[in-house]
Amino acid sequence: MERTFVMLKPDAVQRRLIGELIGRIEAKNLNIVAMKMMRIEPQMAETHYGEHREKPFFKDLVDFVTSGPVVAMIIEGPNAISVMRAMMGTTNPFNATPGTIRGDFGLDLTQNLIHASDSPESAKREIALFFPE
Ligand code: 3AN
Repeated sequence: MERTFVMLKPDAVQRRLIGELIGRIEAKNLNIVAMKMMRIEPQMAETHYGEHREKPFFKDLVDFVTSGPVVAMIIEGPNAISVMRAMMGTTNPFNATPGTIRGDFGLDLTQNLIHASDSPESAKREIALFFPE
């Protein structure tokens, strides 16, 4: 069993895709072990996306994820990290395979619906950030 951090971004909430996206996670038979709807403070967004601090899109990314409520989740299952990454699709929605979340619903590089941890280290760090004990 493995745990990963998943976040439905403000565009997913605004587009009323919460049910569709959670439905896909449940249909895959992954467990939702924690879930909350919340606003992210800019400081938390900067910590979460710290690896991108020097990138030209950093400010737009922080502005976007703090622009409205998100749905934060801990998802559990066998190989949950790679399974969620596969279901999410590539970062650039123009390349994302149909059948993936970004492939089916995304058309923008920043507003790309969903975040899922990319490694066990990221999952541990992000779960601790969003779901502190
Ligand atoms: P992913 O979300 O697929 O793991 P990362 O971690 O490389 O992608 O990037 C984090 C977020 O930064 C992406 N979800 C996307 O919103 C944004 N992003 C990444 N690359 C770009 C880019 N070239 N231009 C604008 N936004 C980007």
